Amino acid sequence: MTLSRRQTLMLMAAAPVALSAGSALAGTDTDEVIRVDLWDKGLDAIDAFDDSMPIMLGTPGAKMLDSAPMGVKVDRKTVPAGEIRFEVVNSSKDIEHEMIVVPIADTSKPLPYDAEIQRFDEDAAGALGEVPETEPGESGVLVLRLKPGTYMLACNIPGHYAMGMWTLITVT
Ligand SMILES: [Cu+2]
Repeated sequence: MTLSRRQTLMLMAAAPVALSAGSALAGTDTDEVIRVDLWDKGLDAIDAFDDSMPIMLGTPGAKMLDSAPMGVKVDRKTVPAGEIRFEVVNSSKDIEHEMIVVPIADTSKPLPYDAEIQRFDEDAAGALGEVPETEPGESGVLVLRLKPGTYMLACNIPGHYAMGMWTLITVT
């Protein structure tokens, strides 16, 4: 695979997170891979979103997740504990997305959220790592060592989480 200059920078950006999580360098000997698609339905669908019913975990709007204008899609929802390599692609045609990994102790509870800046509080939520802002068509990698539990993969660019840009995975 030939990496663009930007992808190389993304990989470099992800590496310190991987190292701080006690894992090997991205792209070496990780067995478990989750392919992550950061998608949206385009600018018209985003403009048409009714933000009176935010699609956030642990809120009434969460049931609207399937009709969200943007989202996080994974090729597997369950993965064994240990080192996990997230291979992330932004398939949007128009806008940047990112992927942040957050441990979820209770799926019935909302994340700490700041409505003014339209983002959840990553520190208060205990975020573990991220593939930072990624341009349309570009990709990035994150390697984390995860214990059994439930985790959210979310985009926290302003407004995106409330538009349903998240999903849950289970580490067993
Ligand atoms: Cu996004």
